[in-house]
Amino acid sequence: MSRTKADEINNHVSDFLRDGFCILPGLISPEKIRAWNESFEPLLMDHIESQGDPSFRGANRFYVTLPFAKPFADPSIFDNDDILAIVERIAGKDFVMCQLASDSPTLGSDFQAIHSDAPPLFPEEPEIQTPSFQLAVNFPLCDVTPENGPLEITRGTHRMKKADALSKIESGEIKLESITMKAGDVMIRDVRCLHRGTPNRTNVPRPMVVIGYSRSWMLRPEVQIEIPRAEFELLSPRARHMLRFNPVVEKLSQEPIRETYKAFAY
Ligand SMILES: O=C(O)CCC(=O)C(=O)O
Repeated sequence: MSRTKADEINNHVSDFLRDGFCILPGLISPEKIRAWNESFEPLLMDHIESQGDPSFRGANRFYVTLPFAKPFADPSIFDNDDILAIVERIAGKDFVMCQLASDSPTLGSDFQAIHSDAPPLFPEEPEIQTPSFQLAVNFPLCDVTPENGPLEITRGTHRMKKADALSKIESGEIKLESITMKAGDVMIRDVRCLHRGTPNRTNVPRPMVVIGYSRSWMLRPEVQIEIPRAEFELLSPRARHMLRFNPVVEKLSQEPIRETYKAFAY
């Protein structure tokens, strides 16, 4: 790795450790984002039609698992050297990839309650806030503007007791920041960093991809990635290792995936 690249990675890791998230601007090409979005649109429509989604995340807000198939099974993104250099520094050498999905607020969506995506590891001792164990790598399939539902996030709350963080937010000591992004930007966040979805006031869905990486010992049965054997065999040794706890199947089902990830806010 060049000196400049190593410095860049160090800066992102420092941002992450301080704020609970970091942003890598322009990492993914516009052509790639366009291809993902084109393939995603019919998936979202199928999901809405087949599951009628009494969306657990709030009205008109849809969580859709992405099939491990082209264009979504893209090693240039989930097995990306820059992203994984940061993930490995934060989640440890033996980290796993356990989730490939998307969140899409559409017209009629609303403000969510401020939440963490993970419960405290030791709820009986809420003062203990450990280093990071569950990360979300997020990137939008369109520009995220003030109108189409930017995530609002609070810096530095990933290692705070939720009640303390909420009272600092209420007093104005900690601000909710609206994160607008360009298509191609990537955010890596500790899912405990308190945040909320905001309303998409446009006619166009705002899909945000979420790729989940965790410490090796973290089991998340509510999310999983079915990997067709033929795809698995093409993966790099690093990708096979990080995907090691996911089921390898002969063929993906053609039916829309029934979502079981329902408890998402803590
Ligand atoms: O708007 C988003 O992309 C995510 C909203 C959110 O935080 C959630 O559904 O857990």
